[in-house]
Amino acid sequence: MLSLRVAPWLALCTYAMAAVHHFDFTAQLMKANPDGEHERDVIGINGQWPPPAIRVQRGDQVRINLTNAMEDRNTSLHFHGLFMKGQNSMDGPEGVTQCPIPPGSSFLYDFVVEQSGTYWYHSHLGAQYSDGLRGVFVIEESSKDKYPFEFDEDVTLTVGDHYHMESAEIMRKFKSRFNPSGAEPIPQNALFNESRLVSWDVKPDTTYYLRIINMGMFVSQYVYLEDHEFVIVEVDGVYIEPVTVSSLYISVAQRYGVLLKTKKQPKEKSFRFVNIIDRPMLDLVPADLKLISTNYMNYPGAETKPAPLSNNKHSFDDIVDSLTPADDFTFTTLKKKPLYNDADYQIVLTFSMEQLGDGVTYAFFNNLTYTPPKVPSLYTVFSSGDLASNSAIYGSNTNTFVLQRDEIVEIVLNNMDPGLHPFHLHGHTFQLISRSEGTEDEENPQIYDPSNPEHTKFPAYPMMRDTVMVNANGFIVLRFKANNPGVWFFHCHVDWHLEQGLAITLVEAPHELQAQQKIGHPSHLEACKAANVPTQGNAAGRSGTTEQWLDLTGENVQLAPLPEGFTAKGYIAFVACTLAALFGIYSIYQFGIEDVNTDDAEHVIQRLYEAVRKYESEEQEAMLRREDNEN
Ligand SMILES: *[C@@H]1O[C@H](CO)[C@@H](O)[C@H](O)[C@H]1NC(C)=O
Ligand SMILES: *[C@@H]1O[C@H](CO)[C@@H](O)[C@H](O)[C@H]1NC(C)=O
Ligand SMILES: *[C@@H]1O[C@H](CO)[C@@H](O)[C@H](O)[C@H]1NC(C)=O
Ligand SMILES: *[C@@H]1O[C@H](CO)[C@@H](O)[C@H](O)[C@H]1NC(C)=O
Ligand SMILES: [Cu+2]
Repeated sequence: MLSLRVAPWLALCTYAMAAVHHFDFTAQLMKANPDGEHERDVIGINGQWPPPAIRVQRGDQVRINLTNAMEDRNTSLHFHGLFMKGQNSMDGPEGVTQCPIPPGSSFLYDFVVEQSGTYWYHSHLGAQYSDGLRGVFVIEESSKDKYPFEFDEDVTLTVGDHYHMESAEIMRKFKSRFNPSGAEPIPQNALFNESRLVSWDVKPDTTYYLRIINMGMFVSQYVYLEDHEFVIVEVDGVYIEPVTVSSLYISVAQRYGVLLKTKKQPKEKSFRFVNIIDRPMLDLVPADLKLISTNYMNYPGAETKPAPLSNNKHSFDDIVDSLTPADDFTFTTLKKKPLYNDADYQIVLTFSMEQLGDGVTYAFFNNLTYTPPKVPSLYTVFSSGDLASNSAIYGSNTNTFVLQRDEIVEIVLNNMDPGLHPFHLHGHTFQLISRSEGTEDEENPQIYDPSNPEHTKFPAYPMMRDTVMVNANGFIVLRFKANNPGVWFFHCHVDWHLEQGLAITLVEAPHELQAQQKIGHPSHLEACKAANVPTQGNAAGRSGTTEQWLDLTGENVQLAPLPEGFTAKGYIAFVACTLAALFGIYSIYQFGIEDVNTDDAEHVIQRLYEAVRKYESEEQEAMLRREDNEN
């Protein structure tokens, strides 16, 4: 459906005559069996799952009227990697730029795309995209802009991790005191194009522009095609100097655009197209988890296919050890954009995972775990006048930093956790200017030290993208230009970690934002009203005098720390040294694949937990008795 009506708030846009694509998206629950092993409820669009791919051209306008037809949950959509310049209210993260869209409400996402490249869209509310609300978003070059490379066919491919259990249920088990080490939920399968054992038919002697997207929640994947090479030409929408590889390593939310040239006269007609879960990211590898997913690329005339690769440990190790994916740190943008100048503003973030008083593991940036404000931060900007540049009004638990228009911002991220974390910045691509290799030595994490010449060997032409991996107990340093007024989230894209609070809020040029932008469409405030979310005031919903604006009484804050005497490590030892913890981790996986009655299982864990407690207190009593006797 094409029409040429252009919304008045987009009148400034330079592409006003370009195509307008109108989509009516009704999000509803339906049944699907993505891995062929388990049918479950998924969130489809207009009765279709996987949700439709969106394919437009640079300069086009996209209008998506999203209706939430689910009775029991809110929703939202984020357009991952789109800058949304001048249209921040269309970005999509709930609590940041919009309210949740409650059951029965509609919400209009209306924006112009000024980029080209490979993107995706997904729910940005809770862990909801694991329930299937995720899709491909491709922006082709318009007819007047040329691709900087040649190809014959343009094809998408998604990979992802797949859970049998619904996200709400997973969250209940994941953020539980029975999971004291914060072990991430273990997926049941790796998907290839939202399916398994897929066959892809190709033509010989043809160059495919293959756009590969990891739409998973958690694990990175290796991707390779037997006996063929990929030439990487695009990462996260940024064209790069071509790099030829035989395999890729893709974290969740990253994209690779590669050129794949098929053979002229292939001897074999069918080749394995393989995606593999990065095993070290898992805390536990259940014996029946298939880490390797075998799919096929077929030339005309293919009749027999090679057997799927074995999932036994030896063949897994052999395969993974033989892969040599390129290191994205070494990439150079095709435009050769030089290193940004020294930072005008530096944000140093140190993060770790710790328990709070409920025994649940949370993620902390500089001791604060992101706790959503009562008023979405963008609406706080719009309602706060002169006070918008005071970071305090956005709440004491939102990790908010206010940026000045056009300054060079440097983010230093020190990972004090043994896990891998792919970090994503909304509204921008950034330069990755330093990254340490990481270490398994938890006692000696690598911390960025600007006086260490090894740490400050910045590339002259750094790579740029919107999602980048920070290594275990390692650091990254990013730079970007604050040239996009808006409220932008910066967070780990392991969605389970985001749900643990691994996020900060950047309020960029708030006064320009107030002057140049508005809430994009009346449906936005209507959704807030229907969801009963306030749209004015500070993070606590207060406004009025300056004093009232600075009063955050009643805001959402993190829980108190563990009770005195319970050090975090002690708490883990307390539970983790017991069967209960192992059972807890295992159950996260187990519940998904078997029809275990969840309540029964809860009781089992509860009993184990009580038994541990009893044992501990008896031990303690015995110890006290011994001490008494000794005295
Ligand atoms: C969006 O769809 C809903 C449901 O069909 C409709 O009521 C609403 O008017 C539409 N909004 C826009 C802006 O088209
Ligand atoms: C939707 O969000 C609102 C505001 O956060 C919340 O009060 C409500 O419980 C949510 N609705 C559902 C169905 O989860
Ligand atoms: C993946 O799915 C899309 C959408 O159905 C299709 O166009 C594409 O060819 C598939 N890619 C592969 C590699 O099978
Ligand atoms: C975090 O808390 C610890 C212990 O209370 C303190 O030593 C440290 O300075 C705090 N760090 C930051 C960045 O606030
Ligand atoms: Cu993470």
